[in-house]
Amino acid sequence: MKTYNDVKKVVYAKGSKDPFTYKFYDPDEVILGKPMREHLKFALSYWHTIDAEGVDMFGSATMDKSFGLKDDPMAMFRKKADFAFELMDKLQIDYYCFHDVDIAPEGATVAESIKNFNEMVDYIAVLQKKHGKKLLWNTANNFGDKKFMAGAATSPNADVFAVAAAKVKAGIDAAIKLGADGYVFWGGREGYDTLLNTDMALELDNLGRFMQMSRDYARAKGFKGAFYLEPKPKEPTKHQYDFDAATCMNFIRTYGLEGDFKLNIEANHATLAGHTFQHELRVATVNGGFGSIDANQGDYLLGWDTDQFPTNVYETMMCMYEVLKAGGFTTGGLNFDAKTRRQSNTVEDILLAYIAGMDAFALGLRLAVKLIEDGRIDEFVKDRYASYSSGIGKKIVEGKTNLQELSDYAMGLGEIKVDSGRQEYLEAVINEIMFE
Ligand code: XLS
Ligand code: NI
Ligand code: NI
Repeated sequence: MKTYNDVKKVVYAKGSKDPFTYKFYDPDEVILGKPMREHLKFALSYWHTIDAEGVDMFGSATMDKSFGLKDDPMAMFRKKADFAFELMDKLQIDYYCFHDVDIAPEGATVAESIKNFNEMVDYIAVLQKKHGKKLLWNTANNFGDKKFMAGAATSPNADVFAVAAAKVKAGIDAAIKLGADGYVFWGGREGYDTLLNTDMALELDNLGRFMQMSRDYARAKGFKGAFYLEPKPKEPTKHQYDFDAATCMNFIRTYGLEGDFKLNIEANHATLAGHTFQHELRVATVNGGFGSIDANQGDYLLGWDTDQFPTNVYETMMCMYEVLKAGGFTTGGLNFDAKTRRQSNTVEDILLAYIAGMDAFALGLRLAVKLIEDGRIDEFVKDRYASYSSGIGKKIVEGKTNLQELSDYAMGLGEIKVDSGRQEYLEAVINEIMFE
């Protein structure tokens, strides 16, 4: 097999047996009037790809991403940044995402950490321009350090709230400087481990206040991008306040964040919440919250966020079906919030993992287009609700009837027959579309 250095650029080569080529992703191929790269808007996740070294609860690192520069943290993070942009070039990935602590070393104080961060943002701004890349979104890691053990905006300690605010302010300043399309709030430790020590009402209101202040600051400074909440039901806390898409939409409305805040839906978080990935996307869309996606997959037998690279084509197809139905990405994209397995510990594995994930989504896009062009599924759904396009159904939908009229109407009805849902037939149609 080729080595990392042998691979100059991963290109589309249908049917090739070279593992370092795309078999389905042809970045500039136009599909439904748009190049694939614009449909898919792939992003590299800094934390998994550039930083994570395979540590798990039972074992230490299996990969070394320090470039031999552990003794000089700033030099190490510059090297990491160089590597990140080189990798994006090789893979033809146009976007990236990061947390503050992913791109710069933490200092002894908050002020020192933010100074390091700002220095690295300037460094990355140069690289970004040189390589022609864009920041899909950034965020603050307000969960890793011990001061965040009881949450950030939902911490019982107001000083922690203030530190979290300082980090988000620095993040928003960076988003503006780097021209980010979005800014993410994933819950981190915003949740609880036991209600015995928790004032839920205060915590939720504080979380709402935190989002409002962040939005107000960002808009006042001219940030035009989208804000996203990223739902997750549990882990690290027993209960995360951003449980799922429906909970997040309710939060957005309760605290008056509509219009500014949308959702960043992660596949693995959906399944942890007991939903399908497609369900979460659908809930986001029907509530006006479709924004961006953290592309990964979980393991149905494991109860945690395994953050695997997505290879399940059924899932990527249904995801891209939802994305196309939602009108495609605007500010959002597909961020690979995914890491190579602990045993896939070579630099070549990073390339292979992205190739697998990008090809799975390219295939998903191609199949979703086929599904829409085939029309049988959409047609079936449309016909299933035909009773609402005329007569009493039309009156219901248009708000032109009332309980009295409906009751009078119902009294005149004989036996009612509800048509078959045809689930098995529809599932067979999907298989035909995937495999014919
Ligand atoms: C963790 C989250 C996290 C967010 C960014 O489960 O997915 O990685 O995407 O903070
Ligand atoms: Ni995520
Ligand atoms: Ni996650």
